[in-house]
Amino acid sequence: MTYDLLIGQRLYSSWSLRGWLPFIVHDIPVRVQDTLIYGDAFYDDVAAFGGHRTVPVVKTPDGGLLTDSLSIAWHLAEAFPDRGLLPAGPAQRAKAMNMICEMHSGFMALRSACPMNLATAWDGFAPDAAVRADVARIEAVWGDALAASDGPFLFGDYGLADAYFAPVAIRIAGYGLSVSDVTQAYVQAQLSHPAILRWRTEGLDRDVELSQYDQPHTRIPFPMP
Ligand SMILES: N[C@@H](CCC(=O)N[C@@H](CS)C(=O)NCC(=O)O)C(=O)O
Repeated sequence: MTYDLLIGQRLYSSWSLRGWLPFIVHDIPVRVQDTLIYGDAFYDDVAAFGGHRTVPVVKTPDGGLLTDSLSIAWHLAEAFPDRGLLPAGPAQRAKAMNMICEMHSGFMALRSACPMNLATAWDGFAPDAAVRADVARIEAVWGDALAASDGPFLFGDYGLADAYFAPVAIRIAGYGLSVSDVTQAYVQAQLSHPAILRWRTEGLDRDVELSQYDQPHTRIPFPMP
């Protein structure tokens, strides 16, 4: 009952991280295959695996194919209903699903201004109004969930909603975005999670830095706990 997962570079591929985290956090057996976004063989690798132009891609043990982080999340929540991927209770589950969907389709200003980069942090980034609005919305949504659950994660234990927002926590830390103490505590909880620490360590071990992710700011060490 082992899944196969195709991912891109750990230091940079935020959607790969969202696809990988549920397997690791919830102890679901997975074989990981790597490809290189921006590499010459990327689209061939994705096609050979069965996907279409993007990572992550998952092959299920019974022959199914999942070609989007959202279908991966949905499938795993259905296949492993007792592992806590979604919170218990319909109202909380609905809230988690809204958060996952909003992350999947939104926050474009933050995503384009602040690409995920676990190799370095940047000093001197000045968010424009659109980025500040995305961060304000994220803080409101996180704050609401954290107040109800009492943390440390959005619905108590680490679940799919946290996996979806892990790259946002990395962006807040990496670009030094100004946030509330509650948000900062959640960012620290994300960065301290063993799965995130492992993801970054593996990325530092195997990935080379990509110039496409360079920013016109000063490099500073990534503030990993
Ligand atoms: N909606 C997709 C987005 C996946 C995505 O854009 N992945 C990036 C890597 S982080 C990718 O494969 N980019 C290659 C390309 O778009 O050419 C998902 O949720 O899985």
